[in-house]
Amino acid sequence: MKNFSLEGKIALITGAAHGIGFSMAVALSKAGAKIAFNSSNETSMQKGLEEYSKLGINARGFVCDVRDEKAVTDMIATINTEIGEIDILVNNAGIIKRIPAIEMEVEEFREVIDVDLIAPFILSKAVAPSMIKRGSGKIINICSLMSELGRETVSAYAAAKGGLKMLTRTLASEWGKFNIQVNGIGPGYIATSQTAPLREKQADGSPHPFDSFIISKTPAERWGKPEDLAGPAVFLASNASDFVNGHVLYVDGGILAYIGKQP
Ligand code: NAP
Ligand code: GCO
Repeated sequence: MKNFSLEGKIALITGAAHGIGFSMAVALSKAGAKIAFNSSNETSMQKGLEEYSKLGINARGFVCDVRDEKAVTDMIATINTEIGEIDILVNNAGIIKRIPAIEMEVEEFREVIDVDLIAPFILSKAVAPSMIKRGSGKIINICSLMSELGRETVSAYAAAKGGLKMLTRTLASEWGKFNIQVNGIGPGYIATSQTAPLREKQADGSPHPFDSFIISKTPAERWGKPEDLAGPAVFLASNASDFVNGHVLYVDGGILAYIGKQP
């Protein structure tokens, strides 16, 4: 369907050298978009370029700390000049620190907020002027089940992701009149490096207790794969979602709908 085509579009996906961001970028590329991505360091960015190249994707990689407004605006200026103005922004870069609140240093809390909440604001603010001038644009913020639910040890992350849900709704409210759609994707528990500690086998080879817990809380009875985010990302990046605005699309195998399996 033409509606889902991204032919001629330029997409910037932050933190897309691997993981969920990489998988969404591949999907956007297959739908026709030109891909730009960033990493926090050269090694990861280069590895990401290799992986894109193996798939025949001519991605453009940048090393840019999303917390650094000057570095972000310089990266976007380079993309605008060398590739073209950004049609699709996916705010995917993110970190998590699993520390009980009473033990967490304020600086640790602040770092998570900086990357997971303030950086999406920095990037959205940086791409919006050209989207407003053009009269169209797509911004997709990668939220989380923690935009809706709390759990122990993830206070900063949940506060950031909860805030990111409201930033999504607020920017949708401000920019909808310019035909800019700002939506979120809320992945459930996805098997990436970010959740690897929650899936590590026990010394005796048995599953990590959290692994078993998540399976019991997920109707699909499995962890998500980064590829599970591909279709939702193409939908929210395409004209098929032109009347969807301020929405967070949860891709969680049904966790949010489910009380959990009786032990
Ligand atoms: P990941 O593999 O750890 O990827 C995170 C990415 O963010 C990495 O590419 C990393 O860059 C980048 N990044 C971190 N800090 C950065 C900074 N300061 N500047 C630039 N880039 C930075 O994690 P993931 O699981 O794919 O997560 C991607 C997004 O999905 C995150 O926002 C996460 O919160 C969210 N999410 C994940 C899950 C899940 O279960 N995995 C569920 C819900 C939401 P490098 O290339 O330098 O490493
Ligand atoms: C955790 C996990 C979660 C997932 C994701 C769920 O420690 O509970 O890392 O936060 O990453 O955000 O949607």
